[in-house]
Amino acid sequence: MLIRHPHDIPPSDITDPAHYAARRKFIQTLLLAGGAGALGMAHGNPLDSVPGASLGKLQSSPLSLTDEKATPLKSVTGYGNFYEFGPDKESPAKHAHRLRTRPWSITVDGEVKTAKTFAIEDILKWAPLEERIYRMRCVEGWSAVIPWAGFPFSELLKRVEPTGNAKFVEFWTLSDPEQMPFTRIPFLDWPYMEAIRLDEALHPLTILAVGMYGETMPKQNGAPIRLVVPWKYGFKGAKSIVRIRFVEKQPETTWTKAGPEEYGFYSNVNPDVPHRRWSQSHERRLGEFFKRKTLPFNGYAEQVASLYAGMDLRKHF
Ligand SMILES: Nc1nc2c(c(=O)[nH]1)N[C@H]1C(S)=C(S)[C@@H](COP(=O)(O)O)O[C@H]1N2
Ligand SMILES: [Mo]
Repeated sequence: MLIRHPHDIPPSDITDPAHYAARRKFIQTLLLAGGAGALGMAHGNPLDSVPGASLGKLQSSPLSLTDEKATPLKSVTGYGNFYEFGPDKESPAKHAHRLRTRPWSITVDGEVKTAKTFAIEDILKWAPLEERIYRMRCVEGWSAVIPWAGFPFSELLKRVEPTGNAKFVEFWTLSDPEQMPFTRIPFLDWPYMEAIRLDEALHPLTILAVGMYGETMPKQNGAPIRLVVPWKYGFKGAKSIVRIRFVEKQPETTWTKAGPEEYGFYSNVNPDVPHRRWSQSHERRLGEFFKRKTLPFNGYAEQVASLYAGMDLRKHF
């Protein structure tokens, strides 16, 4: 794959240079072919809910970290991955304003008794929003401590009835080329879809997040609603979700399709299992200079290791 690399190594050092140049050229050609218009870049919709609006009082949670300070908001909004808006870490901050987050709904289908569609306004009323301060770790080697606002995924199960066949849950991101210009370029299998086991989804640490730092979700971080699974690499946390599908069989996902040797289905943070092209033993917190050691399950081993009892985690990476 050509778009993943530890953030502190110049991309040109680790990506086949010919390949890299070819991609750059391709994107440049598209841009030259008609500027933003060719990529369908639209302007923001004034009817959007305002990202950055206060969420008011949030419930505190015993699942929050208490001993680590939050990464500055600016680092978390200014540097990240949201490939629908471009291949660079700065692309989401530059281009995600094109995302229209109202009207918005999530369709829940697959192995459920009755498929249902929920409007975001109703989803926001499902449960009191909790603050969950979590350690987050990107597969590329950067990490952050983020105070999310959201509710446990299990709230969804009070509103839909999965059948006995439901074993996995897929999370699908919006894929609209008018708003997300880079979905016109097939460098990933759009729409972005990641999946986890149903029991992982039901673990109390797994949340659907609608905000961060006490405010509604910034568009570049996955407004209006995204998945957060703090013991897995960040790419499992699909942003801007429009569909949740329950399935029986372990699915191929965007990242297992992109590079099955590099991105396993489980993608639990594991300092002992290197990525094909780099070590996972250390990480750098956004805004910090020195690296720190990466912890098994991103520091959540005590809570989640039992989900994987008896599994060979080198094989199921
Ligand atoms: N739809 C979508 N979701 C996505 C991504 C993406 O490119 N598209 N990137 C993932 C990756 S690789 C990471 S590390 C996290 C980053 O989330 P953050 O920008 O809120 O830190 O989002 C994940 N969710
Ligand atoms: Mo990532």
